[in-house]
Amino acid sequence: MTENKSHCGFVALLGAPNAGKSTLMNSLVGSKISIVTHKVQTTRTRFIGIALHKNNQMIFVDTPGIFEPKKRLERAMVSAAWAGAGDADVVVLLVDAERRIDANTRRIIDGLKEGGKKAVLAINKIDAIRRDSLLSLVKELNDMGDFSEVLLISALKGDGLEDLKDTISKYLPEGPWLYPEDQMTDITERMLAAEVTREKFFLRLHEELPYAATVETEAWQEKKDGSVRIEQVIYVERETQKAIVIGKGGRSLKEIGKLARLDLEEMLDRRVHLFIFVKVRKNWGNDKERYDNMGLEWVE
Ligand SMILES: Nc1nc2c(ncn2[C@@H]2O[C@H](COP(=O)(O)OP(=O)(O)OP(=O)(O)O)[C@@H](O)[C@H]2O)c(=O)[nH]1
Ligand SMILES: [Mg+2]
Repeated sequence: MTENKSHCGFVALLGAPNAGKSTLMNSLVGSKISIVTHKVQTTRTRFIGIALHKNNQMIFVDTPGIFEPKKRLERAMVSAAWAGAGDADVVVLLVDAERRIDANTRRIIDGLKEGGKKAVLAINKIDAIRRDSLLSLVKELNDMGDFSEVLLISALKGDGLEDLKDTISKYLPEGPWLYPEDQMTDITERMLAAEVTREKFFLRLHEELPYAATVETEAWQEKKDGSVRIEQVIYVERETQKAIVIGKGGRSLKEIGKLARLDLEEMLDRRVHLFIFVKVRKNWGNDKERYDNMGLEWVE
């Protein structure tokens, strides 16, 4: 690789739910693009985050976690993740060092083998475990799959990320950058705003509720005073869920709205007036329009 030739390519971040894919992408890009929670299945579609490293442009593709899908939404999520891997120049497989090898990681390693894709293995969350447990994990993974490289990282603390970028650079095709130098993502502000609200929703509500809802931005109005008025809808499946989301005296929804607004004001760098409505849409998980708005392909 000659130093002065530019390289550019798509780098898919693949892994079981909760492995730290979105945290990693945000750290690599240096900006919050994908939402992060401690719950599984936070990310529902592919999000692009663009980083420059030396003379290389890396277009990271954060993907939904891969697991055994049952519902239509889950199938669409997993299918989006595999599509991200299929289109990528480089695949990075993230494994949570604390959780080690589970059925989902096994499934991904098998899928990569079937597709003839060699991945860079990044063992994540090394800040959370004892170092001496890593050796056996690396060995087990190497026995299962064929990886071009193995790296130990902490997406949260930033450990090993320079090494990871250097490593990825080696596998990027030569070519001009595909995006302008200062572009960090292609996600629209409307979608970003919906995701921020969904993050607060995920953090605030429990059990099946986070999975029973989707958030859409319905109106976006720039005001003369420089602020922005955003209207969003949270779709849930049942009246009982609506009541929980709103909470006693509207407390729960108010709290979600406040947290989302604070994040949005920071991200957009202006005042935000956020109005969130909760609507019951029975079976929204089988409603094609919702998939279009989520950026997901409809799966039969
Ligand atoms: N200790 C530690 N925690 C981490 C690290 N990376 C991610 N996490 C945590 O792991 C949890 C899941 O992180 P996400 O980035 O949302 O994981 P994900 O793989 O995108 O999850 P899905 O979108 O649900 O598939 C969050 O609580 C993160 O803070 C790390 O390097 N160390
Ligand atoms: Mg994620």
